[in-house]
Amino acid sequence: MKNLKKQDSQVYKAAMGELKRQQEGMELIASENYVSEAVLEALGSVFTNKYSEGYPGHRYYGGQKYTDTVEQLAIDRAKKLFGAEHVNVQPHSGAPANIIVYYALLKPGDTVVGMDLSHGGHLTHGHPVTLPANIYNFVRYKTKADGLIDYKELEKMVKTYRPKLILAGFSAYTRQLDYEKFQAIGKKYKAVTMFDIAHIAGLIAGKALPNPVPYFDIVTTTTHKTLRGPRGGMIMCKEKYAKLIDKATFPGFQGGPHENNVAAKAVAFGEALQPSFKTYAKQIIKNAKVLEIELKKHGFKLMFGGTDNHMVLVDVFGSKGVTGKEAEVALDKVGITLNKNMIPDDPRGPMDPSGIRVGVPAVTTRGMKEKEIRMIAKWINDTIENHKNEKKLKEIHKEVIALCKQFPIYENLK
Ligand code: DSN
Repeated sequence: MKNLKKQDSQVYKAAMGELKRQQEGMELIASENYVSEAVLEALGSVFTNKYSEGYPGHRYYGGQKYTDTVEQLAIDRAKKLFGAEHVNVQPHSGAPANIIVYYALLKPGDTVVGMDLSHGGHLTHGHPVTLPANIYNFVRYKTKADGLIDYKELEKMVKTYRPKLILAGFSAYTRQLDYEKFQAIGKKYKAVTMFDIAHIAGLIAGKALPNPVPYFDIVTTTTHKTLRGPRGGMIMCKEKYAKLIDKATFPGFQGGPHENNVAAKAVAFGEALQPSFKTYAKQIIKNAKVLEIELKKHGFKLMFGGTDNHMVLVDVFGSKGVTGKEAEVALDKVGITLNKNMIPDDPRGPMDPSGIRVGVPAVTTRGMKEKEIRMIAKWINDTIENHKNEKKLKEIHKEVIALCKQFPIYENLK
């Protein structure tokens, strides 16, 4: 970043600070990852200068030879990765992608059935504080005591409320969904089915989890979580919804696409098509399983009974009498970054809930395997049990930095 360094020392210094934080910190936020330097280069390319409203071959402005090339590459690679009939790579991120689908399919007041936020769902799946919840009528389903979705209850809800749209997907749910059950309920009650796969897109692309794309009418995702691409969104759908989705994206909801982002998506999808990405996705699942086993050994109660994907949701308050916020703050002090999280029907509030969410995609990108995950689980336990002991926290921090240095990232950035 030699030009930035020369021209704007304040931004340069902040960027270098963030780089050091990422290099020396243990990133366990389940939705974060480290993109390749090729993805970073595409993001910082001259495509950022270009307006390109419309779609490849049908744009509203001239000069689209190369934007068309990268957008078509991103579409074709995504189709190959997920076996999708139609792909729109323009949504700026996951929340816009979901709102675009609602706008494409629903009229104000229409009913949607989605997963409850405290049971692992996402804000845009109908939480009352969001814009969609003020336009559409969301009804929310929950999980059972065994941690699985209550499909009988879901069907009862669909029978009662007759939603236009049934939503699957989550940001803190850790178990595998029954795709066929969603499909069958949708078919029986003539509702469109949508799966927001943002968290597990990379696990699906890497064939570590089954592909839901054949089962759902619409599949939305972000591209920056397990998929390890740039910060962005994407919508996949059956051909019969293609025109509605494209029109709702542009001109319906967004203006010009961010083609530097689209170019970076193409690069990331190219990476996900490589055999090494399958190894990566499988290792994520192995690492999360070890994390589950080790945390249970340390006396933590895991929600939903454990994990089938890349993360675990831990009831730290119920297990150790330490709140989610206290745990997050103490772990931050030792260089372990994760987030406090609600647990199902949490009696505590969202700013200081009972749980923490722990994910392994980023540390797996660094090359960490089972052995390192065992160390991480121990540090999580020791930090939480000693959250008021500053001396102990300093000792753990030193050990965390030492391990991170053994698994370097972005060594050539400066
Ligand atoms: N903020 C993302 C997450 O952390 O899961 C979801 O949008």
